[in-house]
Amino acid sequence: MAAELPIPIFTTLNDALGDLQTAAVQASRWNDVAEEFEKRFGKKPAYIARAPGRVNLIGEHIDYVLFGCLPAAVEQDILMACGPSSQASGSPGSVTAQNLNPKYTPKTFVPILKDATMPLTTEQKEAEGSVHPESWYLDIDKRELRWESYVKAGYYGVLNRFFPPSSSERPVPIDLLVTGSVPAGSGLSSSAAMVVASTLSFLAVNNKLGNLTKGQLVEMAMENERRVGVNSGGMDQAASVISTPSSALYITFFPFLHAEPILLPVLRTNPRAVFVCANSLVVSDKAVGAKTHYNLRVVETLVGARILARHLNVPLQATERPTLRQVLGRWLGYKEVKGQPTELDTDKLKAGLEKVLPELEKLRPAGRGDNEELGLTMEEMIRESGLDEAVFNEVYLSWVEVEATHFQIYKRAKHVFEESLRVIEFRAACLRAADASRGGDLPESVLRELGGLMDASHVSACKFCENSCPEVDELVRIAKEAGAYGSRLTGAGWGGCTVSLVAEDKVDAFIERLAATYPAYKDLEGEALKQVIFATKPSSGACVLKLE
Ligand code: NG1
Repeated sequence: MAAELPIPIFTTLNDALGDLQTAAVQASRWNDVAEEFEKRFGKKPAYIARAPGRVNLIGEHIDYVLFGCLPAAVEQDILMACGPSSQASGSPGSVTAQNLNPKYTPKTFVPILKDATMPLTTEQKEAEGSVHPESWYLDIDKRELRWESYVKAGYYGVLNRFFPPSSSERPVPIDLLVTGSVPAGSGLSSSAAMVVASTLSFLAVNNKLGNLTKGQLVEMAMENERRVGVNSGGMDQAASVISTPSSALYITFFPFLHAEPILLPVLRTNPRAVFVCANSLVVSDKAVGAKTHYNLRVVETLVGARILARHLNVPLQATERPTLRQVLGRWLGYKEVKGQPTELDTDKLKAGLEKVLPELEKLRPAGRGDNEELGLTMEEMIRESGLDEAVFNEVYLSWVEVEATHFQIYKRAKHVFEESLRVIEFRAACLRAADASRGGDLPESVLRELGGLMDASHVSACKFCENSCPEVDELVRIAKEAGAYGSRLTGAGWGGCTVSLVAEDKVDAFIERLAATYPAYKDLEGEALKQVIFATKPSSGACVLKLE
């Protein structure tokens, strides 16, 4: 199984680049970061860790609810050259982190090993939050977006997992140089790529890569990224770590992480198509906007799961916090056995989703008339949950900060279940196409079917998940006018990128049309334009190049 394979460690650049489509272009970036590392730190790096961004083809805002999604790694990636610090006097575990992009200023930081004689200041405790009462502490500022926070997030997990206070072993001081080609805040998961690359770098330099599996690295990176303040699901980290070329990854999270490469024959068999990413250039700062956007969706879907469970007569304990996926499973009568393969295969899951959809009408806010759009007030939501206020606050609000006057329980659940169904249909269409393509060309209807699912996903983003924005909607509209089979917002939303499925022989015209029509592209040309609209081929997942 893909998640059980070890992290690839290469010893030559050619092997590391083997799977990448544009090896020549990529090779110069690896060489540049290694040479620059040597110039800045006076010795060659010991390792270069690579982690790619990802484009989600379909299945948005459902990973944290534990439904499957279908992303693919992109070629754009984060490279981190790293090695033990050349400064002999560096404190244990101190880090000098630099970035090839001069916009990100160099940072030096030292992790603190907490003990009874050195309690944290109130400020430090607040910054850390109550969810991570651990041995090692690094101050991650969650109030503003800082590039080094992602480096620290990766480091946190390595420190706390591999350097227990009881051991006499201490982390080595590290020099690190970062370069990245994943545009930040664009929905292509630059944050997950940073955290995966940073986790890998600290593991490698401390000689802790051992027999770590891809699945274990995903779990670590997921936990690490939560330290930056977003209660994300695991899609990005899994895509960045486990992806394989030419395939999307069907990732499911329940009862445990499972990843299945799904070949994309539409990219290889006539009539061929490609996925084109277009950046709206609206930067969505997920960490800073978390309480009104991302984390609010997390809470709305969790509370929705409890309210739905009440309507479906699924008994819940007061203090548990199951997701919509878990409530569906229990309603259908499947037992949750941790560590056992999921009892709901995709056919059963599909049937279950179709069965539950009509039930969602029970979640519509009652007696609102024309004001149904408004959703539930906090008071109404607590009442609907059947919990008393103190318990509700403890279970649903004590671990996360959210801000809203009304909560959209019905709309979010509707999005989650329908989007999950679309993922299953998209996967099935790809599998059918793989079968059909063995006999020759693909029927064009496959492309139209995939495109139709992508379009429907975008409508749901606008109507029910409400995570799009006018600029992204404009890009989707132009993409459809320019002949895309389908086009949708990809990633968390509130800005970022669209992904469109476009016939291969129309890609140039498609890109020209977007470039001429989308207002924010008006003054862009050449390289600058290529950075914001590009056709992408599924790339391989994270790896480490060992240089010494
Ligand atoms: P991006 O696009 O990287 O912000 C986020 C979450 C995913 C997933 C998507 C929405 C993180 C690291 N990633 O992705 O887990 O929930 O939104 O589908 O927060």
